Formats: sequence, C-alpha cells, structure tokens
Amino acid sequence: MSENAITRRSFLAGSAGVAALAAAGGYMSFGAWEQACADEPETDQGSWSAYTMCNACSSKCGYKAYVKNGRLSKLIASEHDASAQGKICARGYGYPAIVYSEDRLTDPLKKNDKGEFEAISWEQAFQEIGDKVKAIIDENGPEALALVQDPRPNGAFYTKRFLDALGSPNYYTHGAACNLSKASGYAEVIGAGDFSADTANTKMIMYIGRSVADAIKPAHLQGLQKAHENGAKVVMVDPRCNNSTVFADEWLPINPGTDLAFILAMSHVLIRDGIYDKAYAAENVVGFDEFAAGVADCTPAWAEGICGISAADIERLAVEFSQAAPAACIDAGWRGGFGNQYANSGETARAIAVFNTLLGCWNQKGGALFTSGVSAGKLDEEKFPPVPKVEGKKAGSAEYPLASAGMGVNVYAASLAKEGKMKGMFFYNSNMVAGYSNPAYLQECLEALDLCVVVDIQMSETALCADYVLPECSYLERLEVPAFNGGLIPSVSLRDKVLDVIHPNTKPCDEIFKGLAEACGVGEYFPFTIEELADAQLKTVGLSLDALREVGTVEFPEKAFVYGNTPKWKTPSGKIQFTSEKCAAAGYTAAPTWVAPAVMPAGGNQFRMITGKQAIHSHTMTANCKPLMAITEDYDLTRIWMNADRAAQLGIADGDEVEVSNELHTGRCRVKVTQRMNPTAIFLPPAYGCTSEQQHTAYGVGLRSTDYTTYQLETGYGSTMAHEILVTVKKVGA
Ligand SMILES: Nc1nc2c(c(=O)[nH]1)N[C@H]1C(S)=C(S)[C@@H](COP(=O)(O)OP(=O)(O)OC[C@H]3O[C@@H](n4cnc5c(=O)[nH]c(N)nc54)[C@H](O)[C@@H]3O)O[C@H]1N2
Ligand SMILES: Nc1nc2c(c(=O)[nH]1)N[C@H]1C(S)=C(S)[C@@H](COP(=O)(O)OP(=O)(O)OC[C@H]3O[C@@H](n4cnc5c(=O)[nH]c(N)nc54)[C@H](O)[C@@H]3O)O[C@H]1N2
Ligand code: SF4
Ligand SMILES: [Mo]
Repeated sequence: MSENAITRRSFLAGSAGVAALAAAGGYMSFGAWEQACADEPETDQGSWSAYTMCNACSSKCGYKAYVKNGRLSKLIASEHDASAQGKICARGYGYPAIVYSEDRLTDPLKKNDKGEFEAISWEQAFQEIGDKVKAIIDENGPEALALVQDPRPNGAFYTKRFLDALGSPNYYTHGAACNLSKASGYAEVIGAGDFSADTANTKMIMYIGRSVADAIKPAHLQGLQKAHENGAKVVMVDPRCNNSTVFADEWLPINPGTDLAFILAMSHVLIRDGIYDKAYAAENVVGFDEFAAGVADCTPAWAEGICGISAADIERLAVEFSQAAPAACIDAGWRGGFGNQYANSGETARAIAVFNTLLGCWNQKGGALFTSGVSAGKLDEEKFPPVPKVEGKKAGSAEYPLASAGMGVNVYAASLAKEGKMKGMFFYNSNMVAGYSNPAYLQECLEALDLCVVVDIQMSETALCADYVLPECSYLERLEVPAFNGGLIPSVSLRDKVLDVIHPNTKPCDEIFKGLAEACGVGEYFPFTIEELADAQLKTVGLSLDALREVGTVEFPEKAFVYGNTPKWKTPSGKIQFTSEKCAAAGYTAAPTWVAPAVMPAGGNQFRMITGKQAIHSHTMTANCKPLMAITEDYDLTRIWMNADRAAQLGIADGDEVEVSNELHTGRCRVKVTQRMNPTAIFLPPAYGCTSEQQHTAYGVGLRSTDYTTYQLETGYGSTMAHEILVTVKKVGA
C-alpha cells in the first residue's frame, strides 16, 4: 500500500495517540501506525467501547467507538441513529485525529496588554469574566450581552440556560451563515422551518442547490441512492455539476441566484394549465389568487432569460412534476442554494413551499413530510430550577423581522459592538470571524467589545479576537445532553465519554458554563451534574442514562410518522400562506415574486464567486485535521472551478495559478478547468484560507470566500448573502 493511501484504517491511524504521533513526527501513514501498534502489548486492560456522536459537522452521526490500550481503535456507525443510519462519512473517521492534535488548547488563556495570550487558572478566568459580566449588566443591562453557539444539545441547553439566567435574550445559532433564509422563508408559508422529502417512495425529486454527496448527512445520501435505485426521476439544479449528480437523471446548470425565477415559472405553468392540486389548494391555502396573479407574467420564456434554463425544459419539468404528484417534491435543501446566499434566498424558500403545495404533496407517500420528534418532558423543578422567562427581544429582531426567532441574526449582534450597544459576547463551538461574513469587519466588531469569551478546542480566528479563551475537552472526552431526533421514527441518541481527558486542564461544556454561571452570580440554576440532567431527561421518555449507554440510540416506533394526515399549519391564519403580511411589511410583495440578486457579473474576467461543501471538510473546523488535509493535498482540492469555455477565452489552462480579487481582497490559487461549471461563476471550495497561525496544518492553505464578502444582510431575513460576491480572475504572469 502506498504511504499516502487513505483507507478507513489510516484515518484512524491519524488518531492513534499523542505518543505515537510524536514518534512519527506528525501525520502517520497506515504502515507506521500498524508498526507502532504492533509493539503494543495485547491486553484487555484499557480496552472498552462507548456510544458517541461525531462532531465533525452538524449531522452529529451516532457511532460506537472502540478503545484499545487507551486509544481509539475503530468506529462502527449506529444502525438506527437518525443521521448515520449505519454509515458515517470520511470526516467521521478522520476527525478523531483533532483530539490528539498538537494545536489543541490546553489551558484557559487571557489576552494581556500586549495582545498576547497567557495561561491562567480556571479560577482566575471565571472570576474575571464574572466580574466583567456583572459590570456590563450593571451599566448597560443584560441586553448588552450575547452568545453564539452550535445549536446541538449541549450548546443549546447549557449556553441558553446561562444566558437566560443572566436575563439576556441575545442567544444566536450560526444560522445567519447557514440556513436562516431557508428556515424563515418556509416558516412564512407553512409555519415550519423544514420538511423531509420521502425519498424512499418518491417518483420525482428536484434538488435545488443541495448536494448530498458533497454536503453529507449519511441518511440523506442513502435516501437519494434509494430514490435513484427505485427509478425515481432525480433532477439536480446547481450551477455546478456536483457529485450527487451520479444519482441524477438531469443536471440543470442554472445561473446562480436565479432559482426563484425558475420556480415561479414552473408554478406559472401549473396554474396556467390547471395541472396543480386544485382541491388541496382550495382547502388549505390563503392568498392563492394573489400569487396566481403575480406569476401570470412569469412565463418560462421570461425565466429562461434570467436563469439560463430553457423555456422548453421549464415547461416539461412542470408537467412531469404534475404527473408524478403527489409522490413528488422539491427537496427542502439546506444551505447552498438559498440558505443564506442571495438577496432573494428567503423569497426563494417561500416560492418552493408554495410550489410543493401546488403539487399537494405534504405528508403524502413519496412527497414532502413533516415528521415529528420526541423531546424531554418537564423536569423536577427542585433539582432543575426553571429560569425566569427573559423579557425583551433578541437584538436584530426588529431590523430583521423575518429572521427565525430561534436562530436570530448573529452578525448583527456583533455589529452592535461598533455602536457601543453590545458589550460582551460569548462563543461556543462557533467561528464567526472566519465563517460568517467579512472577517476583517467581524474582527473589528469583536475588538470593540468590553468582553469577548470564546470556548473552543483550538485557536480559531474568533478565539484570536477574544479576551479569554476557554479550552473545552474534545467531543470524544465528554458526556453530553441526549440528542432527541425527529424522523419517520423518532429517536434519541447519546454522546458518551469515550476517552479519558487528554489535557487535564480542559473542561467539558457543562462544567465551563456552570463555572461561568457561578462566577456571574447565577449558579443557583445549575445545581446538577450532566449525568443527573441526562438521566432526568431520559426518564421523562421512559429511559435512563444507563439504558441508553448500553445501546447508543433508542427509537420510538409508537410515534412513527403516519402518511396522509393534514399538518396543523402554524401560521397566523392556520392555513398555508401564499401571502404574508410580514413579508409585505418587510419590503417584499405579499406573495412571492421575482427579486433580483444583489450583484450580477459583467462578463470579461468578472465572475460571481460561489461555494459549496467538499466531502472531506466541514466549514472552518476540519482544515487543521491532518488526515483530512492530507486528502486535500493529494487531490489538489483548493483549486477554484472555472467553466472551460470561459477559461479558454481568458487564456487560462487547467492547473494555472490565478489571482482572484475584488475591492476587499486579493489572493492566489490554482484553477480546475471543467465543463461542470456554469460560465458566470467560479466555485471556491469552502474549508480553506485559515488565518490562525496556531493552526499549523490549516494556516495559509487556500482562499476563503468570506474575505471577499461584503458585510451586508438580506432584507428582512438578515442572512449574510454569502454568494453576492463579484471577483475578477487573472492568470498570474499574464
Ligand atoms: N469558510 C466557510 N464558512 C462557512 C461555511 C463553510 O463551509 N466555509 N459553512 C457555513 C455553514 S453551512 C455553517 S453551518 C457555519 C458553521 O459555523 P460554525 O458553527 O461556527 O462552525 P465552524 O466554522 O466549523 O467552527 C466551529 C468552531 O468550533 C470549534 N470546535 C470544534 N469542536 C469543538 C468542541 O468540541 N468544543 C468547542 N467548544 N469548540 C469546538 C472549532 O475549532 C471551530 O473553531 O459556517 C458557515 N460559514
Ligand atoms: N462535507 C460536508 N458535509 C456537510 C457539511 C460540511 O461542512 N461538509 N456541513 C453540513 C451543513 S452545516 C450544511 S448547512 C449542509 C449544506 O448542504 P448543502 O446546502 O447541500 O451544501 P453546499 O455544498 O453548500 O451547497 C450545495 C450546492 O449548492 C450549489 N449552489 C450554489 N449557488 C447556487 C444557486 O444559486 N442555485 C443553486 N441551485 N445551487 C447553488 C453549490 O454549487 C453546491 O453544489 O451540509 C452539511 N454536510
Ligand atoms: S456526516 Fe460525517 S462529519 Fe458529519 S457528523 Fe456524520 S460522520 Fe461526522
Ligand atoms: Mo450549515
């Protein structure tokens, strides 16, 4: 086997332990690891297994981790886990190496007057942060505090409780940089932020800016595979021929930012020809006539001129959809097409929810489903004292009234620091500065704060802006609050502690936020351990921590989804709303109509810059993981994709180095010349361009799209408009 071959076992090799890594001088090949392990005495001592969940992306797949001689030896995906369904992806195997990274944070750090970090004790960190929080509350009130976190169980429980206890409503997810527009647009129409395509039974499914083979959740990928194998018609709408297209019947290389025109035109055809589900619309919809009047002019010929998909294809696809309905839908998408990308992303989401309604596919076999979940019931109030309800509205909710209240507009909260209105911010498992909008701008915002606290496992770009950096132990070293999952069969999964804590001065999330709460004078809301909390939550659904530890995932078949029921629409009218007063008040039309993207490339050497996931990296967090970065190097994955005809016009050949610039940034990279790309855009892989020198593997590799992003937010919705970027591309030396 070649030294560089990446096999499933060599991913694990990268996680084989501090001593072994040091011995091999860094990333180890499979052979070297095997040799190192061959020298280990075989013993049962130090061997065990535990169920946990991957932390390498939002999917949080469940698996069983085996430990041998104190080291992780293999991972087996949980068969019934909602995200994994028996499979985990390459990142899942590779990411454990981060646990043993020499770049891990090992002690609490404080920035001194010279701007350098010094290690301090936890006592000092808690005490000083507590004093500053109290001073901010005294002088400016709790609304001058905000927190941004990863919205998974631990982040959601501990950080929210901490902020609630302080009396601040300013609790944010990473949503404004991910799927805020999608969730908020859907909510306006169907009263829910998401739905699931019934891929196992569908006759026709269209993915709009969703690549399940690159942007992986194993359950979604297996769903697409099933649809394909069952002979369903699969249509991929994407300016880039993404890797999911191997399962598709058609690829439509749409002009980026124009999906709204395409969907409105397909809706036009359904209504013009009377081939929508009339009975369903009559019973369930308000605002139909207004929508129909609005799309009367949105003909396929009109849309062709905007989106680049031929009028004939638009006509044909609309008819095919109507023939497949109700076992058909446009997939909910996630981020790439309309999660947070364009000036019209929220309105695109609205149009998709409307289109699916015209198909009458909600909760129909093969259609689009609203599955439900289980959640923990009420806990004993003595042991888990309820926190008083927080008065006041999240910062940004008046300026961005369409933004989902649960997510909020995180970057807007940070921007208030520049006006002196936000004084203290906390970040948990979030790298806002590098990943949410323009890093130079966000850095200025965080530097204007009186207090910035970042809880991370490595020195992120956001941590570099902090006054205090608190080191968490890694996901394999901690127990977390159970994850209650929705799905066709609801379930609950556990992230249990797999490994002993490697760096003794790191702490898990629960202890960090309990310590912070005590120092801030609100410790009375945390008089329990994580074990007690997990057990109490599980008892409310008839389980226990011990029982879940044995199996990792428990399903609730008695709560399984039932086809055909009409959902309770959680909208103001109680019906599906083709019109929204809130959208009208926010500056849109009441029923979704065409909204142009904020910028348009002029041609010549100017392009729109778009991004999308690569199967082996996640956001900003995996680039510093050696086995995953080794794949980047082996396959030259930092290259931008450029359409072959445009490249030829510009005299750019495959592999050439180019300069990519706009008014905010200039950087160099190499080009992958391909026919798999819409001519108006370049595609930039999203995981690179790390500017933290303390991430020794990631630092300086590749370009980062946010450097080219203007800080500007989508009207009403508040998303960061991540693809409203124009750049010029020029061959170096030309
Ligand atoms: N450049 C770029 N920006 C992006 C994206 C992208 O692909 N590329 N994707 C967008 C999308 S879809 C999303 S959802 C958001 C995601 O945005 P974030 O949720 O902020 O995710 P990451 O950028 O991966 O940053 C996660 C941070 O958590 C840290 N971390 C990792 N494990 C742990 C842990 O166990 N505990 C703690 N406390 N910290 C930990 C990582 O070191 C990293 O600094 O980013 C958006 N922005
Ligand atoms: N490997 C990997 N998998 C992940 C993650 C990860 O970081 N890495 N993160 C997880 C998270 S948090 C998220 S949000 C999801 C994201 O899941 P997706 O939204 O599926 O991911 P992306 O790759 O960002 O976008 C999908 C496609 O949208 C295309 N696209 C860009 N602009 C447009 C447009 O204007 N119109 C259309 N129709 N298509 C467009 C891109 O070319 C890309 O191929 O992935 C999840 N899974
Ligand atoms: S999809 Fe891959 S990276 Fe994401 S949680 Fe699952 S195994 Fe981990
Ligand atoms: Mo995301």
